Amino acid sequence: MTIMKRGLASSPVVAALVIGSVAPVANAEEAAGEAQVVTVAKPWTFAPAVVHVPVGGHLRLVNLDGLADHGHTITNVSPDHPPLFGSGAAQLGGTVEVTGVAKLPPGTYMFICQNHRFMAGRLVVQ
Ligand SMILES: [Cu+2]
Repeated sequence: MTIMKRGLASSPVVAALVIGSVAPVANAEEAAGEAQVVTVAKPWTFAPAVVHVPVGGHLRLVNLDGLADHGHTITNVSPDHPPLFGSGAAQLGGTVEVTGVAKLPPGTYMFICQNHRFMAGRLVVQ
């Protein structure tokens, strides 16, 4: 038994599991304090296009699209009410917080980029 424990502790698999534990996790309670990230990694596209955030969680937007002449936002759109969440513009290389996400009840919310309204994505709070 002791030999097995030593073998496990020094194995690459265990090391990988320990490293993996600091990454965002699926468990909603553990992940509530972690910020999920949407990246504009190539022009005009949110990645992922559907981002999942636990109830009470946070969202950030990173602009890595390689174009220096404009910024992107995440702005909620709904026919029924004003935006429930949104960000300022993330310039090239920049990161902005999307405010209002932590207060959202579970559901699916549409968002666009206010500067390029054809850029669209979905936020799923669960
Ligand atoms: Cu944009």
